[in-house]
Amino acid sequence: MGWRHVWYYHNHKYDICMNCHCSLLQETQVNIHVGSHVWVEDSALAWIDGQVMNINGKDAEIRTSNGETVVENILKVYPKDVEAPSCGVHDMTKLSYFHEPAVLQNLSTRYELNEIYTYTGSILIAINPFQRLPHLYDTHMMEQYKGAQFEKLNPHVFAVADDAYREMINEGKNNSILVSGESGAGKTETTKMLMRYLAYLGGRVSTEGRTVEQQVLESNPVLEAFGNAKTVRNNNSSRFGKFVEIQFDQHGKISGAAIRTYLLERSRVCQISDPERNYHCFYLLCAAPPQEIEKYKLGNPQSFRYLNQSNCYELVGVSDAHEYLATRRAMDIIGITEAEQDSIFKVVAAILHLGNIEFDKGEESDSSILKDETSSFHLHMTAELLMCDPQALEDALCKRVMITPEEVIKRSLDPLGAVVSRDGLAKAIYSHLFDWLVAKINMSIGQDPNSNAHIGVLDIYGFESFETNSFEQFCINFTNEKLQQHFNQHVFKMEQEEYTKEEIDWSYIEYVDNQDVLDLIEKKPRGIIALLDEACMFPKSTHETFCQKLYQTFSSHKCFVKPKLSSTNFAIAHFAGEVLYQADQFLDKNKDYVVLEHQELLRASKSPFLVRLFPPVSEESTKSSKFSSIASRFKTQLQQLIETLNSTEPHYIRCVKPNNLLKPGMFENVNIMQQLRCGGVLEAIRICSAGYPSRRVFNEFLKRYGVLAPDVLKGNYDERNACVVILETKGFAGFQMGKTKVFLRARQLAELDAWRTLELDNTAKAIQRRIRTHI
Ligand code: AD9
Ligand code: MG
Repeated sequence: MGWRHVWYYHNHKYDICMNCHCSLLQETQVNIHVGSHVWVEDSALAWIDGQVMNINGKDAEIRTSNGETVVENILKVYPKDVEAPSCGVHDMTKLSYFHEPAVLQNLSTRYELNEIYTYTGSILIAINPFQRLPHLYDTHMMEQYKGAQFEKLNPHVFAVADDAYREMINEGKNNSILVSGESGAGKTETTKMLMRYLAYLGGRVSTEGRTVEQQVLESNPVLEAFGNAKTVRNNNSSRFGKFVEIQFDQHGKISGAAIRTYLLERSRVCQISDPERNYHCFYLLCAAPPQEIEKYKLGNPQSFRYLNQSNCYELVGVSDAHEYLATRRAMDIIGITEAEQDSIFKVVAAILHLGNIEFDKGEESDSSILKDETSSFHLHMTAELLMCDPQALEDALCKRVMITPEEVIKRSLDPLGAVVSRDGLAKAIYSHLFDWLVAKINMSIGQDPNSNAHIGVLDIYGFESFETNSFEQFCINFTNEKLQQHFNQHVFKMEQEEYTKEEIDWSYIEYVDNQDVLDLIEKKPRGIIALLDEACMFPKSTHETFCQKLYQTFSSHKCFVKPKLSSTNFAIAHFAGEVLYQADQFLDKNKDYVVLEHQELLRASKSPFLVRLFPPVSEESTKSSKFSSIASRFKTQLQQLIETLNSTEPHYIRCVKPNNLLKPGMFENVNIMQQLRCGGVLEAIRICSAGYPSRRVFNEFLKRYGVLAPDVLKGNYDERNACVVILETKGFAGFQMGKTKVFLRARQLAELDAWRTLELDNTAKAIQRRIRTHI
């Protein structure tokens, strides 16, 4: 278990456990005594409730609710609120105890009642119901949330969207809504709901023709057809990140939109593993009406190599034939012409045929030829669909031109090299097609240069840590580090604003953020990305030399770990946990260039659509086949995203996946706790806890704790003073009095409750005694 010193206040250092982040464990002990109801850690349930039976020095003996007896250090035992409402609370900051088990208990209670949304202050936590809850999103619901006060109704995505909209209208500020969570947690569904609600608020009454808001909404199915796929974690997993900026005019009506996408997973086009699928569009096209199947010489998806590496072809409850038509309709609405749609699907079909071209060894050593008649058929089909010369296509796949200072040499590729070349071509065509689609959608919807303000919605991959983690996970986790920093800074700022508003002294609350991990990754000239680019530029570099360089450079970096038994792996201590990366494909995956031969082949195509997908490259890069770094480009994109977000008023939605079976009604405690940690929800709680996590408006405080000093409430009294007297009577120090609220340190509320219970017990006993005497 690693400990990291992070928290400071009153010059007192708090230790945060890297594994379970139990930052508050080191705090002063509260009133836990024999008979107390408590929470204690449990390997299966994360936390289990029980009652203290005995205390022996630092050890508490606890009888848990599942009938077992456990002994635990008293510092690791948390008080349980026995008076917690049976339906949970809407906002976790209203919990009497603000700790992990209370948070978990509250979410689970609510989830059982199908209350999937809960606030933590201004952050919305959304737990995937894995079942349709139509009433939750119908028009009636939208009407209710329109203009309603944030806290008045049940927590909801509509409330967050409404809040962002009002803030934009009333204060003329740009807003953003950041949706995050792991794969399958519900980000995309949430994003769609947000967009639907914003379209409802900012839509025009006119039903004539295509409205901007219709186009914005219909961009979703199109992007999903080309950028989503079934994975083990989600049947409709987005394989790209997305930021949609919805622009509004001065009347609050939608007037334009801009969509930015991030890092489409390219490898999926030619490589899938069972039981996953390739991008939906391939299966949709195979289920197209017969005349189209005939036109593209398609057929059963089982007959295509890019699809038959997995045994999964169909999605439960989804008709590909229906989806094909729906995608075409959505394209119509967006404004993608019939001819453009044909060109798009022609390219999709071409990729399927391309994948079926196989190679054998040629006569010359290290050369390759088409394997058989079938391969020849697919080569001709590919050439026909791409409108290029079949021989030129074969050459582009099987040969490479080498330009040396002395001469130009045409070199043959062996069958393995030809397969790599084929797959490279497929990936290049597909990713250019995807980029074209995004650009086309942007152009069709149109940007409003005079827009008053905008609301950005971010649907981007959450933190990932798998058994094998490669370049993609590295980029994804880098994204999450960036967003985490943004989130921390914001939550911290909000806390500070609350303190300022209440005129509370807060200057001594500090926190250390994740800048050191970010430096390790992105700092120039010696961050991991810079070293990776350097390695990519040297022809002799291998993943081993790259790793050696990392080991040398970061031997003493506290966020970098060199595994003992490996020379090709490295680990990073991310805010959400340590991740081990396999470096073997980093160099290849970071290089972004279309091979010259492919570039020339496609530029010579007779299809103007295809030529547009591959605009001419500059003289300079043709000569040297100059390398362009995906990681560096991504870093720049992320920087721009963060700058955009920094200029907006952010709202956060944390999506949680309650179980890995994608089933309704299953709430897996340990799994959920881990996600709350990774999503920074616990981090936010900690930031709040480092200050004054519990706050109560004076009269609320008096209503509950007045019993501790009943004399104070007699006659005329000043509410603020009365609160102070109660707290001081019981020996409390360190709390602060705001203008309208009492601000209490972590666990002080728990102590007050313990006093209150004692007081009520004594009163009850006294009454009983009196009754007995009377009898
Ligand atoms: V990934 O990172 O793109 O793989 P997401 O986007 O987080 O992932 P997605 O929104 O696609 O997950 O949700 C996964 C599935 O959960 C959906 O296909 C729905 O079947 C289900 N889901 C998610 N949210 C809701 C909801 N609010 N109501 C009903 C939902 N079902
Ligand atoms: Mg998604």
